Amino acid sequence: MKPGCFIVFEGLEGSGKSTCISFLENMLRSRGVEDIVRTREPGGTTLAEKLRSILLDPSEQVVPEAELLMMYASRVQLVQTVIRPSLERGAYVLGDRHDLSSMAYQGGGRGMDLEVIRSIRRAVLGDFRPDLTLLLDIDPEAGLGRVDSRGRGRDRFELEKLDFYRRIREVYLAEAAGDSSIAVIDASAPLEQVTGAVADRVEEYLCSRG
Ligand code: T5A
Repeated sequence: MKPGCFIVFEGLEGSGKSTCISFLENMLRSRGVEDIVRTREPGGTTLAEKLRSILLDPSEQVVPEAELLMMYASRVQLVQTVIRPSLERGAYVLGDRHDLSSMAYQGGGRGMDLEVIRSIRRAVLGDFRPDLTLLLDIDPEAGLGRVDSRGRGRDRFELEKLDFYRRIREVYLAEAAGDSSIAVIDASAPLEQVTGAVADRVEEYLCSRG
C-alpha cells in the first residue's frame, strides 16, 4: 500500500491554521480521498488532551523546561499511537501544529537552546518528520486581533506580550529559510488568497511524489 502523507500547518495564534485545515480536508474529500485524519498539538490523544488542558490553563505556573517536556510527551504519544499507524495504512494526516511549534515557541518565545530542543526531538522521534509544512505567516498583532474578535478569552500562551510572539515569528521564518519542506504563506491576505496558496503548495507536493 502507498504510504500516506503528513501535512502540517504552523503559525502564530489566529494565523488561520484550523480554517485552512478544514479547507484542505474538503478539497481532498472532493477529490475522492476518504482516509483523512486531523490532529492537533498539544493534544489528539486522551493523554495529550490532559496535558493540553494543563499547558493552556492561564492559572498554571509552568517553567519552560516542564513546558517543553510536556509538549514532547504529548507529541510522542500522538505520533506513536495515531500518526504513524494512520500513515502506515495510507491515510492523509493533517496536523494543526507539530515539532516546529516547539522550536518557535519554546526556542524563540521562551529562549530555550534550539540544539537542546533538536536533541530531545531526535531522542523521542528519531527521524520522523512531516512531509510538508505550511507556515501561515502573520504579524502577531493581526493574529491576536483575530483571536480576540472570537471573544472566548485568552489561554496561557495568548496572555504573553507581543515581543514573545515576535521572537516566535523570527524562529519560524529562520527555520523555514533553511528547510525546503516548509512553505511560507502570507496569512494576512484575504482568506480566498490564503486557501488558494495552500491548494497550490499541496498540489505541488502531491505532484512531486507522483
Ligand atoms: N505550543 C504548541 C507550544 O508552545 N509548543 C508546541 O510545541 C506546541 C505544539 C496551542 C498553544 O500551544 C503552543 C502554541 C499555542 O499557543 P492552539 O489553540 O492549538 O494553542 O493554537 P492556536 O494557534 O492558539 O489556535 P487558533 O485557533 O487561535 O488559531 P488558528 O487555528 O491559526 O486560527 P483559526 O483558523 O481558528 O482562525 C482564527 C480566526 O481568524 C479568521 C477565522 O475565521 C477565525 O475567526 N481567519 C481569517 N480572517 C481573515 N482573513 C484570513 N485570511 C483569515 N484566516 C482565518
